[in-house]
Amino acid sequence: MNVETLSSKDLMQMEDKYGAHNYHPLPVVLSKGDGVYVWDVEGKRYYDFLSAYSAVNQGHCHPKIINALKSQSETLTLTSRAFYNDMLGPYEKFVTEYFKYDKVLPINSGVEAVETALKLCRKWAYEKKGVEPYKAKIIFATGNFHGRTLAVISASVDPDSTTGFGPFMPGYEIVPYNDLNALEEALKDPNAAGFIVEPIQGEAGVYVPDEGYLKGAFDLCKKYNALFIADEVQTGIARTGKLLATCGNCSCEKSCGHQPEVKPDILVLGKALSGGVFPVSAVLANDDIMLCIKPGEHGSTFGGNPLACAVAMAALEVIEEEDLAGNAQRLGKIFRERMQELVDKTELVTLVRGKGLLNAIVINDTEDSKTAWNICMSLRDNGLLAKPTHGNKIRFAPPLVMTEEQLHECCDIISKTIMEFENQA
Ligand code: IF1
Repeated sequence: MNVETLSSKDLMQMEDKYGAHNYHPLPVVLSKGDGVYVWDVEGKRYYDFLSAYSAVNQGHCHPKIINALKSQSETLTLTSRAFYNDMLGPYEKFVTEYFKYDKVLPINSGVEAVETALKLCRKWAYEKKGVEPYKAKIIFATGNFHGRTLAVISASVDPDSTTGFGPFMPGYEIVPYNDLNALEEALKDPNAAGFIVEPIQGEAGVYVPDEGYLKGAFDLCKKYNALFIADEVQTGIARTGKLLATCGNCSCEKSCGHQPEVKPDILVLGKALSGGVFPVSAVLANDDIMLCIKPGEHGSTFGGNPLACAVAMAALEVIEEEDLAGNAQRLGKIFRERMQELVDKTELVTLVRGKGLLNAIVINDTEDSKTAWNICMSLRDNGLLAKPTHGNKIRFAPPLVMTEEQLHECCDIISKTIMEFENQA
């Protein structure tokens, strides 16, 4: 079949006929990406304002990352961990120095990294905290999104994630997000092994907790000898205007996180760890925790493969070389100011929230209304791609390589589109 001749319509029908229906994508078929832009099969150019859910922070097809991929792919792609290879050690040294932890457990997808963190937390609880065997309790926050596996959806309160997939993993307790009293009550349980939290809840609609929440949660975990686990799969790697939404590097000269005193006991990374080029995720921890997992107790065929190591080192170098955290911080402030102007002049948008270039607007309609979806359809027609999250919120997360001029053009598109909707109403 000559793929070049297939139209967007042909390709959408092909996915519908031959693919599982586990998504409801916005009707646009992309065939090319470069920096902040993507093109559909008919050649129309769009600003990408989702960045593959913050996996493409470095911009589509970043040349440095692609070159690392190409070069390593012609040399050695996968050995499995049955043997050593010449890329894993240098990558492990690089990434542990980059985030200032003793060790890294390399894995592939974000949810695999979350699962790894949960297993590590339980193991630590039994071996170091002395929790009674099989009694370890892990605490989650309502509104969480940590991935799609059974162990992780067992902590979800979203019916779309849970209905029809039970029974669920035991040993969890779910407490309200942004509520330190509820968290403290749960931590008083001597079987409390840890608390896993997104520093900003992306899927929940870019829910930014109160300023003192993360530090308070971290301090409570210390007080009750439980692990503070930060799921920075979406907020990490410069997305929120700092390298991390937590930190862990309070001793270093860079202000590399929003919460310098909050050094997660376990840090979970994914998505932009590879710049969107290859599934790469990682779990970082210090020796007293990480060494609770012994040889043969955890792993994955592709975890730490040479190709992933080469891509991840290039992706992290780009973040530093291009100061993408600084750019995200600066442009995020401009973006929220522009969106606040929109809030002030229209009934349709009730608020804008976020940090760095992880932001969302809330549409003045019910969660089950089609308004946010229809606005995204019009944004698509006007050359900008975004998608609603949880009904009436629209997440805006462009690649961090965007220029100020491009950002203003995108804000113009968003404002124009919203005002068109306002005037139609
Ligand atoms: C989909 C959501 C975002 C994540 C956090 C772990 C994972 C994710 C904080 C798992 C993944 C992705 C999954 C993707 C859409 C996207 C998403 F809408 F699903 F919820 F970003 F908000 N922790 N989030 O955000 O990482 O296994 O996917 O690599 O499922 O469609 P993964």
